[in-house]
Amino acid sequence: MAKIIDGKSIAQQVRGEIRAEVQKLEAEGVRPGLAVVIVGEDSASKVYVRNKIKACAEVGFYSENYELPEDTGEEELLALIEKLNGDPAIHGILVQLPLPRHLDEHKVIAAIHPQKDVDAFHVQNVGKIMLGQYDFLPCTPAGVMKLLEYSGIDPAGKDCVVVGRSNIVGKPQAMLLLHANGTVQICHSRTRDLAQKTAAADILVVAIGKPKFITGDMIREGAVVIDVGMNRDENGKLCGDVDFASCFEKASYITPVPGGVGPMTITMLLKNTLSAAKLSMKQDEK
Ligand code: BQF
Repeated sequence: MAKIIDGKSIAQQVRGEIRAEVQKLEAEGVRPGLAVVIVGEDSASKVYVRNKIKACAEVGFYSENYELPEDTGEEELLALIEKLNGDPAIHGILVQLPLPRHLDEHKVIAAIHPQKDVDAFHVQNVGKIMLGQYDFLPCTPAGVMKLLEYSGIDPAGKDCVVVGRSNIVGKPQAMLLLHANGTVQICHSRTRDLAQKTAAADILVVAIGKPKFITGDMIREGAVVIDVGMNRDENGKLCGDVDFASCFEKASYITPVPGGVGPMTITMLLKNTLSAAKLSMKQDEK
């Protein structure tokens, strides 16, 4: 039977540290500020945005929420980003993805000032992450690393398998595990003998968006299983990419959904916004 990694509780601890830093910055007259931009009416995205705005208030950040209609034009969205780039009260800018189809995500992300890019999606930040010289880490992979750290799990020398190769989770997750000296393999939809590969993992991170896809027979006895999935099962209940019941029996550690990676993703967004505020202060000194 596995130990359950309580993401909610670890997130609360880290948020406590962030709140303490916010109080220190307050003495220097700076309050971290985040702008969250959502375009359209996707209901899951709306929930995520609400979670982010709420978390800002919890740690004492200033936040602005821009809810733009589905038919917002590219020029209009780019003009808003330009305005936020120049706003000294805003240290972090987050554009909630996915965007409606008529908007070019790459172009929109490229418009965000790299030092305000708290999702770490701008090419400049992606490049810095590859080199290990980053200002911001992508929120979900960074949240996974924090969960491991707080659970006393060191990836150094471990066989780490990442299932999923998205630019938002899988790819950067593999890089962060590599930076932590893990031996990393990335699996995806074209991988042959997937179960054989997942069963060889000391640390398995799953981010594929398929409900309960990884079952107990696909993991090694004593594996650490991190579930990044956020799906609805056949009854409409939230579930991950991992079949919790069967993997719980066999793993040494496992993250639940909800209450695992999700709260840490939000917490790392807060951490990046705090870093962005500190970056802006350093620049003002120059
Ligand atoms: C929890 C996300 C897929 C695609 C785009 C807490 C969140 C979720 C769950 C949350 C996610 C997932 C976010 C829990 C933000 C994480 O208690 O388990 C928080 O708000 N997330 C997102 O912004 O975009 C996504 C998942």
